[in-house]
Amino acid sequence: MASANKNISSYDDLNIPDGNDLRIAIVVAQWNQAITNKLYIGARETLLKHNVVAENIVKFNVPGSFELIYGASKAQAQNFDVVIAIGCIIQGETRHFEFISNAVTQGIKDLNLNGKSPVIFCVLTDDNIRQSQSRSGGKFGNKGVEAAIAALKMILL
Ligand code: RBF
Repeated sequence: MASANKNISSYDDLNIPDGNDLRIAIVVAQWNQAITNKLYIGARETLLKHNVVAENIVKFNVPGSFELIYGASKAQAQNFDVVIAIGCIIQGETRHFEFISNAVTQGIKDLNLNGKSPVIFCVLTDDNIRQSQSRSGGKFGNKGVEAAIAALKMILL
């Protein structure tokens, strides 16, 4: 699972479905906002590059990653073709990290099983802010870009 060997932020444009006519929701957690905003910009710019119309990209802010589940389920109910959930959970001194990470992962998995549209998981779960910086426009690319590509590919299904 090491992202060190899996930087798909530079990808082959030719195999990406066209985004014209799609409506895409991006749900963004405001905790660690400096990171989540970079992930959001990476995702949005990638969708625009693949012809998603700007008005058809709708941003929903939620307070923290835990609220991504509710935010994404609200977006699913509004008939978006695909939903991207963006968050950044960083290890602290207590066990919140494990509980929040597990809850968000399971919650988004459940939305994928039961909801109308796919929910793309763009939640960093890092040991420290440096790891998050490396994955939001640093040496391991921008996971927001990769989430946008995953979103476009899911439309094919
Ligand atoms: N939300 C995040 O998105 N990333 C975090 O790293 C994060 N750390 C938290 C640590 C603690 C101790 C608490 C109480 C909350 C944290 N949250 C974090 C916020 C959480 O996702 C949620 O917004 C709040 O718990 C309110 O439901």
